[in-house]
Amino acid sequence: MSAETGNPVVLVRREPPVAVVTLSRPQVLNALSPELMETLAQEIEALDADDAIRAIVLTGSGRAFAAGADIAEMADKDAAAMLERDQFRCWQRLRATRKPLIAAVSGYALGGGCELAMLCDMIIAAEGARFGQPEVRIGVMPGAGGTQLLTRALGKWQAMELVLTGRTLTAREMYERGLVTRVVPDDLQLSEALRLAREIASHAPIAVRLAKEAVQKAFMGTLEEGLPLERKNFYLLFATEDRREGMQAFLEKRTPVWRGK
Ligand code: CO8
Repeated sequence: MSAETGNPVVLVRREPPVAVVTLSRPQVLNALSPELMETLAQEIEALDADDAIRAIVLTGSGRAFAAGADIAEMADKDAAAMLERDQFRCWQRLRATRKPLIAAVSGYALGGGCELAMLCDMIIAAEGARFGQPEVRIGVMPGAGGTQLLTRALGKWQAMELVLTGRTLTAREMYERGLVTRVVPDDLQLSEALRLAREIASHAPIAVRLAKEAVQKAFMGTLEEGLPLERKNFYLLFATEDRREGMQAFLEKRTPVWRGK
């Protein structure tokens, strides 16, 4: 429950094998207050530990996915107070999610909101969604991965323009630059993200988890680190019952039955 309004700031809907997590501070465009981030980390961790859930969709509400960190809440803080609070621990907890995390974005995904979308494994964006890192306009800079992730996704020269001007890009522009997985008509982002989540959830859970880990490694590390990890995970899957079942089902021309083992 939010201390200000008495309403929950994060809503969770479980529809096994998938779940939808909704940011719910629409009156402030889902500004990411410390309370919201802590609740979000707790809820996602709970879903990550829930055997019935195999993929998680994260979405916004009202006019935004999220318009960034809560400026009103940060405005009077000094460096020591910000450091002491260590809000980025929540972001680390979210980054540790092992199940696929799909962002369904409509409206604004700005600052921390853009960073939260980028923290997800896939981004389904409505035509009208807008992405950007406007922090320089209020005298700060991205702090939850924006400079690093945008540069990896877009390359130095395009990321630099976004970060130094604070300009926003449309969903289609982000798609063309490789940051958005798919653009869909307005209001279809959630149903499309759910469709994708269910498709992923229909596959062998351990294979999905290890494959996600390997793609993340490719994004975060070097090829020298990534290739051995991919190979290790590939071999590891031969120790699972699901791998045996998947190949047997293929040979017997039937649908596999996954046991998550
Ligand atoms: N924080 C707090 N309140 C916000 C925020 C925000 N980030 N964004 C919007 N609001 C509030 C507004 O103050 C307004 O409240 P009220 O109705 O009480 O005046 C309400 O939401 C609606 O907003 P607007 O009236 O401004 O709506 P507009 O349609 O005119 O404009 C914009 C929409 C363009 C999105 C505009 O609201 C805006 O520029 N918002 C701020 C965007 C921004 O600068 N984001 C970056 C913040 S800094 C950051 O994210 C750093 C990340 C560091 C790590 C993350 C840690 C969590």
